[in-house]
Amino acid sequence: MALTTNKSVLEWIDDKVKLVKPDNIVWIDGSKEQIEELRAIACSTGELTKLNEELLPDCYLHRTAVNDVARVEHRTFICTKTKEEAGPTNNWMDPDECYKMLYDIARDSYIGRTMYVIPYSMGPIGSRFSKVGIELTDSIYVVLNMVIMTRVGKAVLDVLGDSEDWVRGFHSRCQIDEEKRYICQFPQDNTIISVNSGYGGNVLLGKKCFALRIASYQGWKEGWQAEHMLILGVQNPKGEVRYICAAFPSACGKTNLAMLIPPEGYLAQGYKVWCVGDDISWIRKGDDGRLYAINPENGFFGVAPGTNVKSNPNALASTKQGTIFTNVALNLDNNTVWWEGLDKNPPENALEWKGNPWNGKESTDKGAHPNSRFTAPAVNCPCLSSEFENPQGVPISAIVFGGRRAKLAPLVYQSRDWNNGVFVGSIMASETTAAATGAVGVVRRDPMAMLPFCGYNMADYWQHWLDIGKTLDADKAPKIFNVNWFRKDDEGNFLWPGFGDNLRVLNWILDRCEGKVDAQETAIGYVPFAKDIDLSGIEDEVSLETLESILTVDNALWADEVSGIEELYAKFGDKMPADLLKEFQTLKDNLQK
Ligand code: GTP
Ligand code: SPV
Ligand code: MN
Repeated sequence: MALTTNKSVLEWIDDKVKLVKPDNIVWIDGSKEQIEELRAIACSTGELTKLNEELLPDCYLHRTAVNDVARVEHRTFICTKTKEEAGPTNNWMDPDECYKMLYDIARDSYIGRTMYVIPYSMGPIGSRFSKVGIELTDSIYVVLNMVIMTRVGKAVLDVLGDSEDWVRGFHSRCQIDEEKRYICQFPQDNTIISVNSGYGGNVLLGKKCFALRIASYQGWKEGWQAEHMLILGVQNPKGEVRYICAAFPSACGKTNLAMLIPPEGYLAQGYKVWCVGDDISWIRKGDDGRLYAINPENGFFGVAPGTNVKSNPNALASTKQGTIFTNVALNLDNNTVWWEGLDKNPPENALEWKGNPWNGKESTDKGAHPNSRFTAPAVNCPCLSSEFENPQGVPISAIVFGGRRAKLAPLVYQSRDWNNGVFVGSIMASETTAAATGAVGVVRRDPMAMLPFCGYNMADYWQHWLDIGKTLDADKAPKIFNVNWFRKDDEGNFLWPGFGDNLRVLNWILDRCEGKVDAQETAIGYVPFAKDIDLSGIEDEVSLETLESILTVDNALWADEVSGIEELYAKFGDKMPADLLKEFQTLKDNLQK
């Protein structure tokens, strides 16, 4: 039974039904009974494996196809009327041609399958920030993930009413054929079509496809921003909480930073960190003239490898109930999961992520795929912010950009002002990770960590950032910073302990926001005096000289960076915002001095 009388919804679904011919249609109401029923079906078909009910209640394991383990950027398209609207950093296809191609691929693909209709809200249902989407899928795995990652059910359709303002999402697994895999966004039609994949980032259409690609376009048109940013609150011993948004590329530390546990000395003083979001922020100006952010998601689709009681106990705790694990190892002795970096005790009697017998003590193969993931409900997170459901969002004091750079980028620096901060975001570069298919560890430019996620021309996107800045009073605008937790010595060892100790850097950032601490001006911006980054408790791990070395701005190395920036900017030709060219010239002049 349809859960709405909304004509635009019913007609669109009808259209897709005629195309793909499902055996039957199930509307997802989000009820516990329905979820249990779907879990049972998925277990009976082998799509899910139920894990140990005592140790991991309501938790399941899923294995994707071996050729389908990460986002596929070369198969992701922004289909705007003109190629220029998508811009030089996006793959583009003409919308009419693309629809035709996708419909040909998807035709009859639900024969013998069920169509699940998932009404969902990105953001708290009914918040002025929030947006409605409907995803059609033939995958129970997708349904159960969406139920964790978004707000699903009839209440969403009640809020939507007769409105046509909702995002159309169509997914079909088809044959999981790599050669016919396409993730296509049609920002001008509020539409997403994804075929031949079953991997999270390609098929949980509320996440990257909607909340970043479509939403970034909507934000441009409507005067707000959708960003690949975590949101966290730092509570100081006085009880004051300041919020920070941070954009790092995929698998570069957002979930870890968002849930960080302060170092011991800080805990003793009363510091706390609260997680509002770990991947995506929707940001708009509030009535008081400050920028406010919400997390449009309702769960965490986090990287499993490297998550452990030391690195991220909050994330680990979040996965102890109601969680779906994807592409991790299965410990057959106790029916629990394992991944590299969980502990130093890999199971001997196990199945690796592909489902083959695996002895973790003897095998040199990996037990979990490097991009294996957990899908965990946000409510499980011990440090979830009390503002998580706040429909107004949280006020942002600082915006932080960052990436993986073994050399070059200092531990932290502050931009000179908003425009310079936008420039700092635009020149971000980072070593690639396993979150997308392709080579790992190659430095590439990834402006604002949005290279794979910007739903329109990146030059227009930068201009949008600059325009937002013009509407902000200088004392209300968030201060903009850049961090790099990933500096390495010549032997490849990390020079900064990272994780919880990153709070030491966040504190410097917040002190800068409040004008409490001095800094030294360099060619790229303001860098801390080493004495102002607190090392108490880690003096053995990080010497003052090491800290000084990762705070140093090497003008010669930065001069090499100039050509990479030039190459990126050149792609945009006349569309390049003048304010960014001006900032770039200033950088070049500073490096000459
Ligand atoms: P997406 O979900 O793909 O957007 O990734 P993310 O940005 O949330 O990255 P996540 O926090 O999951 O971290 C990815 C990897 O980086 C994990 O293997 C972490 O262990 C590692 N990592 C995170 N923070 C730090 C840090 O401060 N220092 C070091 N050395 N590694 C880190
Ligand atoms: C990322 O790759 O940035 C992720 C995981 O957060 S995915 O949902 O696959 O995009
Ligand atoms: Mn991400």
